[in-house]
Amino acid sequence: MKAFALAHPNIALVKYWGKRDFAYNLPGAGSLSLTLGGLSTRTCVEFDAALDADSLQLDGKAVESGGKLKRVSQFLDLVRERAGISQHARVISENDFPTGAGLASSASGFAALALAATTAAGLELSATELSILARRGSGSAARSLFGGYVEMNDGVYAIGEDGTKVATRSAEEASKAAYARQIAPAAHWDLRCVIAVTSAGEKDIGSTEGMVSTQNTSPYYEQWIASVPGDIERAAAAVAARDFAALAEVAEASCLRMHASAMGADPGIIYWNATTVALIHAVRKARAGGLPVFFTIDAGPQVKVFCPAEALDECRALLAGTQGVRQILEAHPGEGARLCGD
Ligand code: 2P0
Repeated sequence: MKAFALAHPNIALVKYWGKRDFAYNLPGAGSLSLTLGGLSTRTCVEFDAALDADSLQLDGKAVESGGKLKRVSQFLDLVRERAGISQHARVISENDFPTGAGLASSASGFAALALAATTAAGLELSATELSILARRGSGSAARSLFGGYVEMNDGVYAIGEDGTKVATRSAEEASKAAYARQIAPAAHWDLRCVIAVTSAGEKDIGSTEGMVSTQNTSPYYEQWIASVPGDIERAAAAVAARDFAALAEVAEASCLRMHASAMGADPGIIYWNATTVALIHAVRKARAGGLPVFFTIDAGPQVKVFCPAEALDECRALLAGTQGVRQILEAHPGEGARLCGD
């Protein structure tokens, strides 16, 4: 009743922001991401009849109470229900990168937890079933089950056996259709991601809270959601063709539209700091000067800059030379979640 799993975070090139259903954690739109090797979460789950509650240790510290423990415990309830077991579990999880600062730790965290917990509970789920389950923990986690370039469905349509699209009619049906799949393996295109950490603390407004506020109060939310399917199509075509300029255009547009929808909330949500903005301008200026780079930013102030492998040194120097950058992390296309030894 014990298993270890490893998963990488992922960065969305076309973003997910908003929820169509809370009970099933259905995304308001699809998304497209790259799984990031070089950054990892390693999680151990052990079900134990001697425990009278679930316990969580995160990065060496016991999490005694609060939202994080509750979120993990509710997720374990889904696994227990499916496996027909009632034991509580001991969960130990370690990130080798900063937690909660917009580096998608919930993506790698719930992907690793889904795989470790189902294995420890004796379940054998397909990759699609694991993706659906991981989504219940965190929307972006559904993507980290897979390596390389990944597309996430919004669940509005199910793909029939003959490949035709059938509209889903309830949240329960949509839940079975809202999963991720690999569109190209890691080896397809050696893009690098250089992450400029501009603030080390946990973000003020969590993703879920930010999404809820945006969809409840931003007049731009509907337009944001309507823009996503076209961006996914363009980004998927750019990945298939390894067209850096086309991917740069659509990824920056998706990022800025997502943040614009959040800034339009009441009160407006601003995840950026001065260094975030300085990096946006530095990246665009460098690209105008011929360096193949583009930026993307999630629900936090860190800036992720993509470049082809051969531009890595120049890209790193660009970020290191920008005032206010505290730390630089590097990632490359990574593999999907997998079981590992202790
Ligand atoms: C994404 N983000 O597509 C977007 C872009 C952040 C900005 O998915 O509420 O932690 O746990 O489902 O997955 C971060 O949100 O949100 C996220 P929940 P999640 O990567």
